[in-house]
Amino acid sequence: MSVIIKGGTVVTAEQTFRADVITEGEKIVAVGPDLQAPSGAEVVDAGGCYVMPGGIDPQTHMQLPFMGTNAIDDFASGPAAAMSGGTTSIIDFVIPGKGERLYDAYKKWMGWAEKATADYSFHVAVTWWDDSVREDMGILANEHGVNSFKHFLAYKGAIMADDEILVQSFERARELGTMVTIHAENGELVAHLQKKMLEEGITGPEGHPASRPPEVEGEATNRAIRIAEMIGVPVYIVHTSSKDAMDAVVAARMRGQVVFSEVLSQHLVVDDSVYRNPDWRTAAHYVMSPPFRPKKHQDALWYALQSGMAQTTATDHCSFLTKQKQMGRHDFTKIPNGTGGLEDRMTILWQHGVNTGRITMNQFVALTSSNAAKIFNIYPKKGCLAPGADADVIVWDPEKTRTISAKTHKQKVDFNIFEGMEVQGVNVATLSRGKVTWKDGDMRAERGAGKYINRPTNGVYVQQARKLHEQRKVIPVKREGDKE
Ligand code: URQ
Ligand code: ZN
Repeated sequence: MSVIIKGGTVVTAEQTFRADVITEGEKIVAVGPDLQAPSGAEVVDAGGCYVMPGGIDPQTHMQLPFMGTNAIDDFASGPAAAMSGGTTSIIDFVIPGKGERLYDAYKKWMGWAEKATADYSFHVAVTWWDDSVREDMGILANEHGVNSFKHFLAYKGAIMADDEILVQSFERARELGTMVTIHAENGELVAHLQKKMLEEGITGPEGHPASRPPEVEGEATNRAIRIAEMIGVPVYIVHTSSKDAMDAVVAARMRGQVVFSEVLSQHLVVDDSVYRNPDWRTAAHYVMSPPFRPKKHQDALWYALQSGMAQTTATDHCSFLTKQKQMGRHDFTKIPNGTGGLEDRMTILWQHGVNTGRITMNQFVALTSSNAAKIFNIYPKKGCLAPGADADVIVWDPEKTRTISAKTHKQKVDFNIFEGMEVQGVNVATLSRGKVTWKDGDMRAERGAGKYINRPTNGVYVQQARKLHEQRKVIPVKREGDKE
């Protein structure tokens, strides 16, 4: 099957130029001006539009079992909604319970993802440690295309990894030529501050940000970065939400360490005033971790994206219905943590990034697609608009406007945290491995059409971190009388 995307302007992370795009089967086969449509090709009119690589969301949680319930968007509904907004691949998470074999958990999640409507991959979380974890990390990295292992420094008593687990896991990750990714909040401090809040009678959502202030994220971010530096493994900080955390990332990068930072579209435009909403349900919908911050932190996140200190944007899409959020109606620590966003990430970044001049269109492509592909070693298969790449392509109308609302969004969640926001710059067509899955409001996503994305180990950043680490090698001093 062939598609020609005609009359558009191609925008990549590197350049902007007038060109048509032809796909054949699952691959892009030609990019250039005035191309002839192959006979029988489906024509997508891109006149007046930009043609870009499909977005990659490097952090989502489809149907995650969490805090006694399940995230409501699953591998069919979530990626379909994502494709309507311009995202064509997700990197989700396998999160084993304490004591659960990593490989068993991976097979469980792979079963859930069989219905996926778009391409997907998995970071695998290390939530506990024994020899079986070490063994399973090897199986997953060497045989199943897992090149990143996740560590939650938050969520004490559930999935939190302490420093001993971090050291053991980071060593194993380095041996396997893989990266480590981090949810950086000090879980001990969060538990302590949550207890204090409740003792003081603070039971509403306003207790959530108060129990995990920016300092708690800053400490954990620095700690994870330093441990990764000592072990010699590249480290990726997910959902960096505050200046405190971003300062730790910037300081490490300015020391030459291989550190990456991801920023959520939500943290760029929503601030902590939402937790003081007198309507409990509305305030509860914004309970996610790290929490939304005072507005001044948003500047630090934007400066990091603009300057290249932060490399990717994601959504951490982990959505719960109002009735699920009610589980914490009288105790904010029981509100399932998570917000939606994977349908709106790209348009939020375009509206508040490109339309304001904060970032260029080329940076937009880098931040929504190409950088994540390079960091997680799937470039140029993904995140690239050139012959040979997967035909994940979007057509972006920079003039089209829309108002974001739960009334019209495709996500299953009954609340949209960007509710009412007016945006200009809208995705109007999506190809997923050469198949038109979204066009002018017509959803053509199919259950099971998504494919698992193998992510090879020993990418360039792993090799770079390994070489840097070798500079630290201690040469033994030979002394008279030493034991041979
Ligand atoms: O912490 C995460 O990333 C998962 C459990 C989603 N929930 C959240 O509040 N971010
Ligand atoms: Zn997280």
